[in-house]
Amino acid sequence: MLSNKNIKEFSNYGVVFLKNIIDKKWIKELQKGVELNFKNPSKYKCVYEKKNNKEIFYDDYCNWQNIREYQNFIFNSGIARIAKELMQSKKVNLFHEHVLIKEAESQKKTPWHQDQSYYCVNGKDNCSIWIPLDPVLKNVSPEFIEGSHNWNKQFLPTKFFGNKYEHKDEEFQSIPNIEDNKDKYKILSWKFNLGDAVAFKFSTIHGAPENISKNRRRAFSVRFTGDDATYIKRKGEMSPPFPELKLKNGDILDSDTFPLLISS
Ligand SMILES: O=C(O)CCC(=O)C(=O)O
Repeated sequence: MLSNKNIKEFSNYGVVFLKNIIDKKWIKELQKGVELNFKNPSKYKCVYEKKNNKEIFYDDYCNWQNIREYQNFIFNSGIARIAKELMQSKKVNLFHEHVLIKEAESQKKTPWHQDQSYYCVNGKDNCSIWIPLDPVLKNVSPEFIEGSHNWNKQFLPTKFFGNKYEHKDEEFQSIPNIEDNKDKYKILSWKFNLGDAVAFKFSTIHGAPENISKNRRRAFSVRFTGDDATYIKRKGEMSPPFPELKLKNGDILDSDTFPLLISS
């Protein structure tokens, strides 16, 4: 499904654009799922911005067990195989799905951040696949710092609405001010048609501009882990929190929460 160039880019840059990788039938399935999701959101739904009392930037996550369309996509579309090839892993576990919606003219940026310090996962074999459910122009699509997964730095998590997490991990440092120094970094972004996606590592630094367009920007991010992934309980707040988990530090993730999608 993927070219060697795709796989190399993912490994070298920590991010790769995947043109026309998702069949339109699956995009429709996810659009249907997102509609159902926000008719009946989970306790994790967050609203970051409102205009005239209408929510215009919001998200929700960890709903695949309740939304048949998400489950169908994750288990039956071949997306886990794409993750396997990118990670060059024998095994693939689902980590979770995350839906972010920026309605037209949402003014808030998604701040620059690194996902891994929010997550209860150690290791380098991992991958998020961001799949837009609307066409997205380059000037409103997510931005990634090329090669930032190889900086070997762990940055304090950033809350999307500005406040810092109460994080006590000594090994985490503050993320640099990327927004005001964009010329110092090699920043990658793309225009997306329906069916395009971008895959990136949990440690790749990314953010997204405000949605200055006249169109919605719905995105389904699905996240996977591979061979070397183990559980770690962060010292501070984690997102998602996965309160039901009974894993201990160093355990492999295989569990009802993180089902094994491919085992060899
Ligand atoms: O959609 C966005 O604005 C950001 C997406 C993101 O941060 C992610 O999927 O990890």
